[in-house]
Amino acid sequence: FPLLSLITSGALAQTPPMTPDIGKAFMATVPEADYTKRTVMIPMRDGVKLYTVIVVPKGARQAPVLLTRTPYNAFGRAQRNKSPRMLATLPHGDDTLVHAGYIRVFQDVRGKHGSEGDYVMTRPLRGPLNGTKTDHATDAWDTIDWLVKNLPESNGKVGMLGSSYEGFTVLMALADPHPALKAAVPMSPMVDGWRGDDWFHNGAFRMPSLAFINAQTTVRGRAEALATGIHDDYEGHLRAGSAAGYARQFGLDKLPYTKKLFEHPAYDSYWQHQAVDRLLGARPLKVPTMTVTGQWDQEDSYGAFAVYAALEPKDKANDLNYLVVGPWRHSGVNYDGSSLGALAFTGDTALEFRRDVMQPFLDQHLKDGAPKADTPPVLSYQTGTNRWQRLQGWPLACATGCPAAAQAVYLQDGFRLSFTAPASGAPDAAGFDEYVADPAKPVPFVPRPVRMGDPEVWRPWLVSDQRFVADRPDVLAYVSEPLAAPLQLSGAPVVNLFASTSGSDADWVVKVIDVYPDEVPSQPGLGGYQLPVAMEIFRGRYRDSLEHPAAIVPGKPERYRFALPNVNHVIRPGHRLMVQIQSSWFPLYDRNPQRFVPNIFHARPGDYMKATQRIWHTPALPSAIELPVVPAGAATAR
Ligand code: PG9
Repeated sequence: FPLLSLITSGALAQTPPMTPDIGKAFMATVPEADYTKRTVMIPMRDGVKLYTVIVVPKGARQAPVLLTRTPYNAFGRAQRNKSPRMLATLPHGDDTLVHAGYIRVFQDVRGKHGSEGDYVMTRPLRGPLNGTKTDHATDAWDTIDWLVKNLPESNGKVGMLGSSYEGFTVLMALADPHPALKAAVPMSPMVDGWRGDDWFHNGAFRMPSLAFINAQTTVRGRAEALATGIHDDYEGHLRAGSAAGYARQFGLDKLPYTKKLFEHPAYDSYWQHQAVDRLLGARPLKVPTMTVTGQWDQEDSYGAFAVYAALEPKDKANDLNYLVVGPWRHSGVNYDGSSLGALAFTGDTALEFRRDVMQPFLDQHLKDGAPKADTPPVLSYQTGTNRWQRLQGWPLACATGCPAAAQAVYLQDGFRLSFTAPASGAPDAAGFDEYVADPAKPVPFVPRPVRMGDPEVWRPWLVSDQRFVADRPDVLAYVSEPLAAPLQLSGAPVVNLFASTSGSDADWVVKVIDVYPDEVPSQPGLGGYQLPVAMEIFRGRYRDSLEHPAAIVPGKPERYRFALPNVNHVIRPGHRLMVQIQSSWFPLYDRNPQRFVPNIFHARPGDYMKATQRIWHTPALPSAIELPVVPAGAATAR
């Protein structure tokens, strides 16, 4: 029986080698998932439908809902991995929400990805800039209304959270909140695109904005990245000349949002009417709001603190307006918070916050019968000592009205810093230091080759060692003696610079730096590290008015006063305090031609000129940084 012997030898069971490998329809078996996903088009009041992904934990009943409204593709946001487990499917930062059994909703804002309607970048609220009947407040309202009426698994309570642009949409929902909106957690929110968030900082234009506009507005989905054909962004931007020159190379000058930016270089009504802190400060505060940010937020360092400050006067019982500041980069709260660049913290600080503070806060307001959370009005991670602090308010020190008064540290002859004002110097002392700022050789913001689109470069750059520029002849560095006692800074340092220029316009970049001792036994790589604690740029033409720029009189010392980003940091004994000053920060910020022109976006090659900058430190012109110093022993904890 040859057939029988074939069968018993197993030869018949073999797959012939030429069996087509793509055959009949096949679907991998999906292990049973612990969630279901629904995709719906939710109608807004004007008939436009918004693409919405709803992820419901299996067996959910009376579950609260958390909504994120995004321009970054709701489908993708709700699918970090293709997995049967909700924890792996949703974004990293949603971990505690998943454990707590929340229904999670992501929605494309109008005009992006799956949603209908027109896209308008950070769409202004109805009012002077928006004559339509819809905005992010109405779209959030209509969405929440639909969710509470159409999700049988929900308890009818909705929270909103999201970071950056998604943080902006959370804040916009607060302008006219739906009654079912019970808690809001805006993270690293974009609040004022001119003062200190995404597009400009104090009037200096942020060049990566152009690549972002390309990505966001050339198509409804996500566009192709720019084909720059050049590895070093420093070189690429330098060759292009002005920001308008760079935009023209790629045709980005045709995009409506580029035009809007280029038409509004100053802080005019276009920007003022969009400032979210102003908008919310003019309305009642109804929804418990926990604004979250990172101390080293490289995109939106201004907004979170501005919103907290605008809402604080409305929070009479200190139970609606909360602030959280972690040792994080932009949106770092949603990722691993164990380290940032060379800095290592005490553990995953972002998880600690999400698990121990955010989740109980959300539960209190969104879960039926949940206990009251022990939420401090302000939670801040103090770097240098590396510990969380529970505080009653923020800041702890400022010019007036804070628990402690700011203390000025003065620039002195000999590139020294001291807490006493300059006395009349030696007869031969010049009373100033000077450098030549050459727009043809601007100071880079990170070492070259500059790769602004590389996350490894971009995310931690605000803590990068400043030694790479400290010795440039166009960077001044003033430094203190090694500190004998800890110096606690908790608030926003304020620059009070007396400077003159041989040009008729100038940028001033000021950095407050913690200089580590020569040797750091616990982490040898940090020996001598120049850690930026707070850095900011100011465009000199706006010294008297952010709205109406004015040329600088060449040679005339003028006062430039502006705030650096908020810090909560202790400079430890043995460390030194350093202040660096320079006049460009390239190519993150466009170059100031240093000759006053009506609109720097359109500066021509011949407008750029070298200028000699003088930083004054005399009794009459005492350049200083007002530091938010918390005196030793001051009570800060709750
Ligand atoms: N910082 C980004 C952004 C927000 C708003 C406008 C433009 C850019 C973001 O991370 O979403």
